[in-house]
Order: sequence, then structure tokens, then C-alpha cells
Amino acid sequence: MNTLPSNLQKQLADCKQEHLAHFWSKLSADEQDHLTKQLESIDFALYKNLLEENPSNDEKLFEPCEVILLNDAFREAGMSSIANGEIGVLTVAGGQGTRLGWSGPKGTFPATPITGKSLFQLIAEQILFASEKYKTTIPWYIMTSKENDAATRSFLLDNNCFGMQRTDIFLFTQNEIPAVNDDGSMMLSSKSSIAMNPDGHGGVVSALRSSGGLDEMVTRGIKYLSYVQVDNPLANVIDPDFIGLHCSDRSSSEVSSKCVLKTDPEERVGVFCKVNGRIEVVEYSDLPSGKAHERTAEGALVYAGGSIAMHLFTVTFLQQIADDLPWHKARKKVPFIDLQSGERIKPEEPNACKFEKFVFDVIPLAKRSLVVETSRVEEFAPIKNASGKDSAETSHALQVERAKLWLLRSGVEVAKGALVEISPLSGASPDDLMKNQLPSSIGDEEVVVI
Ligand code: UD2
Repeated sequence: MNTLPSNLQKQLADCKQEHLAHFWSKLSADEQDHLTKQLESIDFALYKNLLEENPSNDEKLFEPCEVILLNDAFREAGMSSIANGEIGVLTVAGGQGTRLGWSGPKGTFPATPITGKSLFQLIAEQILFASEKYKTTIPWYIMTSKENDAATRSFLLDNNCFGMQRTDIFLFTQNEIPAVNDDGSMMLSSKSSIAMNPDGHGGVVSALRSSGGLDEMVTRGIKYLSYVQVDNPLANVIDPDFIGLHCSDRSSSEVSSKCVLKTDPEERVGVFCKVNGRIEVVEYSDLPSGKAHERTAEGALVYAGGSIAMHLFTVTFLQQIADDLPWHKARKKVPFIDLQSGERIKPEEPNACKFEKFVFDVIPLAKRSLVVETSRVEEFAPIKNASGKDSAETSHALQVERAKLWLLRSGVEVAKGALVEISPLSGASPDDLMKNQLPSSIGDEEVVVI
């Protein structure tokens, strides 16, 4: 039987984590190998700082940040950039559909109201439409997690990458980080595995670098990345107006972000603020008390710019920044192996901290960043929960609302009770839509896919 390598023994002893090798002598050679590899992947030095308390936001200076309205002043510049092959799409899709009650990668969730297209298909088809419209190639970079990587790959291949070339899709996997319990100890999720979780969507910065994704996009001549989360079916993935604003000489922003006006102060979206003079997204749970409800004399929310997690990143900026985004801590229920009984315990209450990086923490690292307000009805219908707020049901209603709006703008009369869905392959705006053969009207209770 192998012994645990002495450098790892010392490491565990130094960090008071020897219990992770508690079952070592009972493990098979394969299991020992697995545990050794996991231990080697952990940055133990990091843990000392991780467990220290983050400075409280209450001590920082918060101010509202400047937001410009999305406009078409630089549309031509945006269109040229797309046509010149400077745009790539980056999707973070490391999540499982657990909150949705879906037992696969979140991107495989059927999202549209009539045809049930998956979240992945909606993005792929927007890329295909724009590639054809601008006569260019738009590569798609998708971040998976260790847990959902294989299922994501099979899903894309089984569906023929929804018409995209496989070579234009770059899949890469984010890292993991161990959770720790209230005593500061890492936990075993089985006798030979440490309880780990994905390192958050902010892990995309280091994963893009280590996977070769950044080099790959530089080789292709990609200058800007359009970042979208996988869970918003209305996200306008290739938006010439937004791209134009980002890359025009006048702004030459390194990071640009879209926001929508928050209507409900309790809405669970991050908020754009100036913190100690720099633009940041502050997660809803981290906003100092009272700020979320602060209003102007006219009654509008002071901190109104809600993040819809859509950004444009300049590739050279991603190459230059150091990978030292802060870790955010969250208390969660983490199942673990009881060392005495060897039984797996599923806690009823949160028993441990998970650590995650957030992608929007790159914003304060930028020399220039822009925050652009877009229309909620046009671009935000997230699917997060199995029922209630931000569920498939609420998203379907919003998707239908936008489809009707586009059809009306394209000159189609649409009855109130009609059910309509617009395929991303038919257009990315009412102007695109008008190039299709459209009916002159759609009656009540008619179900129409355009
Ligand atoms: C996110 C934002 C919130 C708001 C909202 C808009 C954070 C922390 N909060 O809330 O401010 O903008 O979205 O919809 O970002 N993911 C990974 N790897 C991970 C974790 C997440 O790829 O380790 C992906 C996940 O697949 C999904 C996206 O990141 O596409 C968002 O993750 P989430 O559902 O945890 O974020 P949420 O909804 O709490």
C-alpha cells in the first residue's frame, strides 16, 4: 500500500487539515491516487487569508454611479467590429439547474414558451444569425464546471452544436475550491474526496488563461468578448450599439456593462455603485443597510442600476489583469463524511462556508469602464427558480411580451391573447424581423412561431 507523499503530509499538518487523510489506509490505489491529486490541486496558503473577515462595506464611501442610456450613436463602429471578426461570445455555464429542479447543466434547460428551445440553443442561434448577417465567424467560449462538463459536451454534440462549427466552440472548465466548516476545517464528501465547489463565475479569468482560451482568441484576432450568463433567454448576445459604445475611440472602455432600472428595491440583482470612487457591482446581499431603499426627492431609487450580468471585455485587458479577484464567502449546507462513523451526513442547516469569485470584480481593475442602461422588457427575463419570481413561467411571459413588441414594430397586428415566439434565426431586432415573410395579423389564441 502507498503512503501519503511526505510533502502532502507536512502540508496537511501545517494547516491542521490532517483529518482529510483519515481513511487513507482503507482506500484502494485508485482512490488514493484521486485524493492525492485533489490535495495537490489545493492552494493551502490561500486558506489563511480566506478565513479572515472581509472589511465591512459599511465603512466604505458609497455613491451612485453614472449610467448612460443605450443609444445607436456608434452603431456603425459596432457593426464594423463584428464584421471584422473582432467579437467572441463568452458564456459562463458552470451551474447545475438545481434551483430550477432540473437535473442537468443549466444551459440544457428548455427555455422558450412554444418550442422549448434550450438556453444553449438560444445563444448558438444568435451567434449563427449574426455570423451570417455580418458575413463573419463568431467563436463561442463556454465555461463549464467539473460537474457538468461531460454532460455539456454531449448535449452540444448530440444536437450538432445547433448548426455551429464544432471548431468555433471552445469549451473550458473552471476550477474548484474546498468548502470549510465552522472550525475552519475542510471536509470529506466521500472517504477519498474533499468537498469542493466551483470557484464562481469570476473563475473565468484564470480558467480562460490556463485553458489557452485567451491565446486562442488572440490568434483569431478577437478584440472584444461579449459576456452573457447562460440563464437569460432575452440577452442580446451580439449588440452593435453596445459594442460600438464600448469600442469607439471616445470611450475605449476596457469593461462595459449593461444594467436595467431596478423597480423593486429588494430585487436580487447586483447594483452598480461608486465605492470609494471606483465603479463596482455590489451584490444585493452586500449593499449596506438602507442603501437599497434610498430615494431621490422625486422618489426614484438612488442605487437603481441593477446588473443583468452582461458585459463587454476588451481582450488585452483580460490578458493584463492579475488573477487576484477577491473571494466572497457564503454559508451553505455542505454534506460531509463523519470521521467517527464514516457515514455521510446531510446537514439541515448551513454548516460551512463556500468561496466564490465574481466576474464583475474585474470592473474596478479597469482604467475605463462604462455602465449602459438598457430596457428591461428588451433584455431581461432570467430563469433561476422552479416557480415564482424568475421562473420559466415568468420568463415565458416576458419572452412573449418582447416578441409581440417586435412584431408590432414590424407592422404586424397581434391580438392580446396570441402566443408568439421569435426564433433568434429570424432576427435580432424588429428591423431584422421585417426581412422575413410576416403575417399581417395574429389573432387571439393563435400560437405562432416566427
Ligand atoms: C447573478 C448576479 C446578480 C444578477 C443576476 C442577474 C452574481 C453573484 N450575482 O445572480 O447580481 O446580475 O445574476 O441574472 O453574479 N456560474 C458559473 N460558475 C459558478 C457559478 C455560476 O459558471 O461557479 C454561472 C451560472 O451557470 C450562471 C451564472 O454564472 O450562468 C449566474 O450564476 P448564479 O445563478 O449563481 O447568479 P445569481 O442568479 O445569484
